[in-house]
Amino acid sequence: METLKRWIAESNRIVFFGGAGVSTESGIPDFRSVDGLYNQKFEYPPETIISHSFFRRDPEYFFRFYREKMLPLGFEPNITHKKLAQWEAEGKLSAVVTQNIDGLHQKAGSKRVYELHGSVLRNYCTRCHQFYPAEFIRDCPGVPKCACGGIVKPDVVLYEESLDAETLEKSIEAIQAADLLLVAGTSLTVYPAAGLIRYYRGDRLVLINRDETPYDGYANLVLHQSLGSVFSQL
Ligand code: CNA
Repeated sequence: METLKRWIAESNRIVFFGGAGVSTESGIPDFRSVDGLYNQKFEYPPETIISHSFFRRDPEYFFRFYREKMLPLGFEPNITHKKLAQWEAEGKLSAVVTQNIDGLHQKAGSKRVYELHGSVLRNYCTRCHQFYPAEFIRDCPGVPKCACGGIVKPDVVLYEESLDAETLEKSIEAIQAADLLLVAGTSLTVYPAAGLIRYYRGDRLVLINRDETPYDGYANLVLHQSLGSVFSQL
């Protein structure tokens, strides 16, 4: 903790790279913890349901699962989201790169947020590209349809889909320019997102995660603790 505090005090281009673990303390379950989505029972594995081919094949089932498990509306940012927004306002943090789709970093006040996997807050008609808010998806029964008849699809990156090129590019630029890379609340198993941390060139790569990750040996400092307990000391 002392090393982390010193490194943070000495840095002014911090980049935070996070995942679902950042929002578990706001009440949104992650995918891979014991109480995460992957350890709950469904007819198909979650990777199958939230894939592009499944979305095309059975949109009815997809939206049932999506509404119940992936549409995190009404949750509030926690201490980690808030502290990161504060650092950005103070000029210490240059960007948040997130795999999350819940919009909680922006809700906490963060401005430069690169959402690698999109956001549930944006939804578009697949035919005419008309925008729809998340409440539209939540409130309509069955498959959400646009006035033009097209299916309204959440702007989230499904398995088998590629990441937005501009978001990817800006994330890489920020990570390459970072003086401290804080990686937290992610199992670092979803690619290409997880591979982005390899673009960091410095020697202050910090990993904060409750469980071990495949990158523990690659980091300069590893804390196997909950984010709330770490961030409440910063
Ligand atoms: P993951 O694979 O579920 O891993 C989460 C990691 O966070 C695990 O290794 C946990 O040990 C760790 N963790 C959980 N809670 C805490 C905590 N309070 N403090 C410290 N560590 C904690 O999630 P990833 O983000 O790595 O996987 C990528 C997927 C998950 C992305 O595609 C996301 O879109 C997707 N996802 C997002 C949300 C969200 O937007 N809130 C929720 C669930 C899943």
